[in-house]
Amino acid sequence: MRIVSAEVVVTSPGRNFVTLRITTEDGLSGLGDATLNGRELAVRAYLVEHVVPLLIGRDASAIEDTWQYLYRGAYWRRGPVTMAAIAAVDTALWDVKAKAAGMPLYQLLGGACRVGALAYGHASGRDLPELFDSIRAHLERGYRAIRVQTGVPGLGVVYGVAASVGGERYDYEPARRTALPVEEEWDTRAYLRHVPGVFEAVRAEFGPELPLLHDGHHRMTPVQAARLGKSLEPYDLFWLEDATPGEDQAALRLIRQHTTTPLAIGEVFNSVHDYQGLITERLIDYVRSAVTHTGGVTGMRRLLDFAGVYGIKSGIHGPTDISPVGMAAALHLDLAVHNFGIQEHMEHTARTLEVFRTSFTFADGLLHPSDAPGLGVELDDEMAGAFPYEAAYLPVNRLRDGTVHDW
Ligand code: GCO
Ligand code: MG
Repeated sequence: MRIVSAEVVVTSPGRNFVTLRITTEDGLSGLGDATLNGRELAVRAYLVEHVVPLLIGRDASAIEDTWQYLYRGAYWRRGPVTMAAIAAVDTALWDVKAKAAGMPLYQLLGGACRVGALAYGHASGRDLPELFDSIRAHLERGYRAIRVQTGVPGLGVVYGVAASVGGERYDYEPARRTALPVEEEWDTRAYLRHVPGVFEAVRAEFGPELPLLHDGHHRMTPVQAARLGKSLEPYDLFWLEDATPGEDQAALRLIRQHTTTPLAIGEVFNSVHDYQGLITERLIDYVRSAVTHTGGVTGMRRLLDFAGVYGIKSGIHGPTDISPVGMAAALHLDLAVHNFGIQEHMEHTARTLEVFRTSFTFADGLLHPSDAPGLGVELDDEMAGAFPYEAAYLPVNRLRDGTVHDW
C-alpha cells in the first residue's frame, strides 16, 4: 500500500488549523492534525519542505518504521514543530490503516476498555455569579466534570475566562487575530488570595461530588504552587494543572512534597522523554499531552503505556486549537488505553464542523469517537478553501511592572 500523495491544508474557519491528508495507491486517504497555535505556518513548512517528499512511495502500513524514520532520521529530535509534523503523518497513517481494516481506530488499538470517555468542560466567570451561571450551563449540557477559571479582582482579562458569559458559547480561545499579540496584566499574589475562596464558594453551591479542575497555566513559582495546592485541599480538586512552567521538571518535586492536590502537566511537552523523571518519581497524577503535539497516536500510546506502569493516568489535551482530527485521535486512545483519566473537551464552532465533518458524539458527560472506519472525520476541501489562513497570536503576559511573565 504505497503512498501516492500527501497534501497540507491550512484553513481558518474562525481559527487556524493545519491538516495533512495522505492518499495511497488503493485510493484510501487518512487525515492528521498538525496545528500549533500561533505558529501554524512553521509546521506547514516543515511538512511541505522536509516531510512530504520523503513520504511519496513509502509503504503506508509501516507506521512505526515511518515514525522512527522521521524522528531518528531527522537527527534533530523533539520540539513542538517536529513532533506536530510527525504527529500528522502518524495519525493519517493510522486513519488509513483502520479504514483499510474497515474498523474504527480504537478497535485496532486493542478495543474499547469503557463505554465512553469522561469529558470535562470549561466553565469560567469574571465574578461568582457569572461563574455559577457558566457551571450551571455546563451541567445542563451534560458535563459531569468541570474546569473552573475565575477573574481576579483588580486584574483585567485573565487566562481561561470567557470574554462574555450568558450567550450561546462559554469557551475560551486565547489566540487572537491581531497584528501583534495582545498583552495582558498579571499579579500572582492577587490570584493566590482570590482562588481558594472561589473554590470554597463553588463547593458550597454545587456540593462535594462534582469533579472540579483548575489550570494554573504555568504562572506560579514552586513555592506559590505548593501553597495553592495546600489551600485547595479542602475542595478536593480532580487536578491542579500546569502549576509551574513545564520545562522546570524538578519544580514538581517541591510541590509534591507539600500538597496532596493531584497534579497534571504536559500540554507543552512533546515526547515521553519530557516526562521521564516526572513519571518514574511519581511526581504527577495525569499527563496532559496532545496527540497533535506528541508524535501522534504512536507517540501518545508510548507515553500512556509508560505512565500506566506507574499508575499515572491520561488527561489528553483537547482545547479548540486541537482540530477535530486531533480530537478524534484522542478519543480513540481514550477508549483503548487502560489508564484513562479524563478528556478535555472544548466544543468546536459550527463553522469548524462544516469544514471537518465529525462523527464523534457527546452524551451524558461522555465522548465517543463513533464506529465509523478510521478516525471518523472527513475534511471538506471546498469549505476549507473558503476560510484562508489569518495570522493569530497567543497573548503575552506582563507583571504590573512590565516584566514578561509566563502566560
Ligand atoms: C488547556 C490549555 C489551552 C492552552 C492553549 C494554547 O488547558 O486547554 O491551557 O487553553 O492555553 O492550548 O494554545
Ligand atoms: Mg492547560
